[in-house]
Amino acid sequence: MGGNMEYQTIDVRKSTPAIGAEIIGVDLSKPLANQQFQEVHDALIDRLVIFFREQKLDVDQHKALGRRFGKLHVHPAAPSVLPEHPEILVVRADERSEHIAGEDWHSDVSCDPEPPMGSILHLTEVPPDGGGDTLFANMYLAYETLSEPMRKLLDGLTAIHDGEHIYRGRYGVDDAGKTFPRSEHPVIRTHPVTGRKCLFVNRFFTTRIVGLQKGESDAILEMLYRHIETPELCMRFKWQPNSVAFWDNRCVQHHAVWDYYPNRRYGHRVTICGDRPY
Ligand SMILES: O=C(O)CCC(=O)C(=O)O
Repeated sequence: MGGNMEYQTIDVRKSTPAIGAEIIGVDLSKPLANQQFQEVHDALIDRLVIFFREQKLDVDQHKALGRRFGKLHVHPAAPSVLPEHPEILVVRADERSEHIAGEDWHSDVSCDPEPPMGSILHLTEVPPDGGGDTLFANMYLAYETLSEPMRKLLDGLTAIHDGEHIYRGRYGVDDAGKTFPRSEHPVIRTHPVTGRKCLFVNRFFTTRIVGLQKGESDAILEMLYRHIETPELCMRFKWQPNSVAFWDNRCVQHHAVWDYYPNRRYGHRVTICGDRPY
């Protein structure tokens, strides 16, 4: 990661040394030819989150793009706003919003037994007076910048990720009797493509480190959540209409900044299925 990879079909401009790159030379509305697909995938693996500008994508093109990378995930709680397209998650905020998607640091749907591998977000409307940036943080670096005794302690531990306190009542639909995913995952997971270790607990979903006393678990999780926010691990992406962000959910956390209320922001996300963390 962070090496200078050779690309033939795309131009890759790093956002910061730690994370992110803007990809030039791709039209995401068209099927990606094999080499270009491979290079976009390599750039994602190398930079953790990649960005594209000026992409016109309808919902079918957006889904086709996601499917090139894997099976599409259907959100376990968010009602499908576009009934014909349950794989499209609508990300929107306006003057009636009480919540927005991702308003604190998280890895998408980490409460699922097999959390998504990645998400592709396309915004068509951005707030007129600025704001609405998304922050992304590198979870390999989060792991590597912990002290060795702390890494040793965390290496063997697992944690509970729970959807209940996040999703119950959130979407204004009757969810009586509905259950939400809850899973136990390693605190430090191994990325299945790179083989590198990354920190996999987040403020949204992770409620408890298994085997520790509650006070110990709370203190260590809070320390880790603060560590994740270290500015040197993070970047900030400024959206324009028709920007696309594609993040690797296994090694990235993100936070959508809601600093533009009551203005509108709108887009669609497709989410790609992933594997059970190990
Ligand atoms: O709106 C954004 O920038 C990101 C929303 C979010 O956190 C998500 O889609 O998971």
